[in-house]
Amino acid sequence: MADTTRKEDFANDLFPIQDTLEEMHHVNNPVLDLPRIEKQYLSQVTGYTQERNSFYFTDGRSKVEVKVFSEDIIRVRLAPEGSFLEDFSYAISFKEDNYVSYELEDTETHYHVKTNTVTCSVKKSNFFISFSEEDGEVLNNDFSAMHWEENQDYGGYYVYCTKEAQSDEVFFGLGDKASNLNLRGRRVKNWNSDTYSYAFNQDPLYKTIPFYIGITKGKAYGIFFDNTFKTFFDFASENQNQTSFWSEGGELQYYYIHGPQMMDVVKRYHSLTGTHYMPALWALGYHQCRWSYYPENKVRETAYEFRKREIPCDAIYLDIDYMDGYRCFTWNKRYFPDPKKMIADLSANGFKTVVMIDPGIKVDDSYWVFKQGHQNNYFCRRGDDYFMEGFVWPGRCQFPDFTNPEVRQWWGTLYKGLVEDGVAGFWNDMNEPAVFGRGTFPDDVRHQFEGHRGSHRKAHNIYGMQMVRATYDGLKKLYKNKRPFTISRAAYSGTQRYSSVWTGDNIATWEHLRIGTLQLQRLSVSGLSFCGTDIGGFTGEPDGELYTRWMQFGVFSPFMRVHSAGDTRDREPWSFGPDWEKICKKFIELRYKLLPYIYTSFWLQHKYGEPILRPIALIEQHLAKNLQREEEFTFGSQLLVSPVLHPGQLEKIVYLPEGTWYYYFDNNTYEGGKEHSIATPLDEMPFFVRGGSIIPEYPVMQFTGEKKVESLQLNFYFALGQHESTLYSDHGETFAYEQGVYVEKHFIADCTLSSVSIMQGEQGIYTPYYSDFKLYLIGLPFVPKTVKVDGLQVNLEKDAEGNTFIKIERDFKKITIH
Ligand code: MIG
Repeated sequence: MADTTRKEDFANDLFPIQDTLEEMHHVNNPVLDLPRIEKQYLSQVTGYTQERNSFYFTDGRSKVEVKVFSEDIIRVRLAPEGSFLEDFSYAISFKEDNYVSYELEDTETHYHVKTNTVTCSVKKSNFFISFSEEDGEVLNNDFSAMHWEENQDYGGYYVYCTKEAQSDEVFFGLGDKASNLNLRGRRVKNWNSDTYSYAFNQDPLYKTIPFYIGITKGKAYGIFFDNTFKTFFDFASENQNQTSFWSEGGELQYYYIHGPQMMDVVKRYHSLTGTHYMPALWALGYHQCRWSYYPENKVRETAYEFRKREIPCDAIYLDIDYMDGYRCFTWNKRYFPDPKKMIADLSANGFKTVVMIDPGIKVDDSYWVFKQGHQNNYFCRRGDDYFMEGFVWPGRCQFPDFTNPEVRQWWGTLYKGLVEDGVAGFWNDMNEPAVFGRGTFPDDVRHQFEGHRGSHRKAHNIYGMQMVRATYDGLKKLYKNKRPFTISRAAYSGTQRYSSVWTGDNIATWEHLRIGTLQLQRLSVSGLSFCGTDIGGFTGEPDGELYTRWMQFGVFSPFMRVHSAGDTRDREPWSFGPDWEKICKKFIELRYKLLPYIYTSFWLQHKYGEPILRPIALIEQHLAKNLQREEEFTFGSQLLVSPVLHPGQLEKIVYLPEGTWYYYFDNNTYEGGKEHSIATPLDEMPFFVRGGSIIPEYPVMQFTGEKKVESLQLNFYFALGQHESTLYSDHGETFAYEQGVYVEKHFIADCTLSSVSIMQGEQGIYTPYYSDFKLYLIGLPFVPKTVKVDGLQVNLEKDAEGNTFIKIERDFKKITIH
């Protein structure tokens, strides 16, 4: 069975880590018998120097760099003894903005580093650093000067930053925490951990995203503490006036990200750490996974059932049992005698095959991967040079050092055989890294770290990210510019550039369904929009109702995959009997109808850094009463859902943000800015469309690309005023969009009580397959008499269900309806 080592076990392999602030304050811990080291603080500023956009302030001993990254992003770095480390980060993909304008103002009390939008002030008397808005309003202020303690065992420092927490302040972000969205009152720790069957509020989990968003006085800012060591954040938990973050090593280095909207902060965080590339369309379809589908016949039967029952599905997964003795990059020929043939047959039926790859390589002199890794010295070594060995699925293993670019390069080539066999996607698991029994690597394991060297204390949290980066880079070459599909369990900030993620080994309970809605909203505002839960729950047994309600949430999970542990009963959409199957089918079909909208949302994420799932706090941060809401969220900007999270629940109170909202299943309208009681029969869920939107819909297909869509359906939902919608299209498979081969259409709808006009503009050089449109008119408050497309009159038509639409035979610039 999976490893169930708990968090306490991880830390103490070599060095006793002080986990609580209290311990940090009383370093003279009799149990650990550490020498007493006083915390040291920055003192008075004595002067500064400047190099381009960096200002170096000093108190005569330490140095603090304040660097203007852009109009809205300022970085602060501390060198306790005045020498900075090389400027290196795995997270940052930011291209420096050479046009940014800034100035330094030297007053009696402060130095102010100013851009046009944000000011970073350094107080001369005590080195406190604060950030203020253009109008001088301070949003973020040091509670004490930055401080540190020398780490006599390892060298380097424990570094600390303590800020004031405002009484109204709320905190979001931090990636993957199974806690309420607002982290106020909580202390969290980042140390990637294999947390089989985790619980609400259990911490840490699999991922490290040391980025948070604070909202105070209606304004948002962000802090990204880019430090790969074990990090901690305390949000007014130890002390209600303080927010602290600290690390057990590395530099105190953080980016202050200006808002004032949470959306601005999230977009700017993406500008620093990157976005997810456009996924292939099939990656956004429904995926069926299991630990494990084998042998071959089981895989074929499962695929066959989907087609027979006409339940759409794009991918089927092979978990570890497809391998020969859990040796990565091999096949178990007894279970899968002719994988190429099986994959080709699946592919002919519209199924992609996705397989698992783990980091542990079996110590076996007759296994080519081990031999190559061994000969080239690619495996991690302990402090005194012995191999890092540990037990995982294959037995005794060694582990590639993915922080070495040469190792990553090699790892990428290992996928060649599986790619030639036709495998379409790869799933990187156990990359926290997880080791049976001991949890993870001991601290003394050494890593190349891009030439910057470090122990596992420094590399642990980025190990998984560098593994999936190696996977992605290798696949990109092997697929010859086709978009790879990768999934990772562990992550560090920036992993979105290489992979999607899932939330690991959850449990089949209603509570976990709720936790999943929190995790995905949080991941989304933390840069990891392409995320999903194991639908149905990994461990334990859901009943038909829980499974079905989870499937409904799954439609609105950016990554939609059912998965379950090896010792559980069947989990296919038909496993719970025909009544549940019918509802699951209806909702999987809904996913396929919404694909052009979902794809567009991914584009807006890729191109502009807009998160895909958006908590109400992001949409209406000016309304303090809304900052705590967590059951409603939007997918993109125009669809709002509120998953049903309780058994037997046939009604739910749903808050709708300001505006007009259409209930998707009957087109009834609801006024936003308040709560409504919504019926939640089992075959529906609270799902609303924002009035004014134009939502593209595909016909239901059994897999993406099954049919060519020649006539695209656009659903226009009337609402007074002006509204904008986007529709993105491209080839769906290559990176040609990076050269402008895509089309981004903008629709602007202007609506009055007696008229509607829709203007269309576009950018990009791609000609989509669809050449005409069926525009459905929903909720018009008047009976239209004249409809003109680019000045030419056309007729209104009615479909079989009596819905009104306009057929538009070609691309258009303007539609008017009176
Ligand atoms: O030790 O590959 O989270 O999705 O099915 C467990 C077997 C290893 C953990 C993953 C899970 C996967 C399982 N893996």
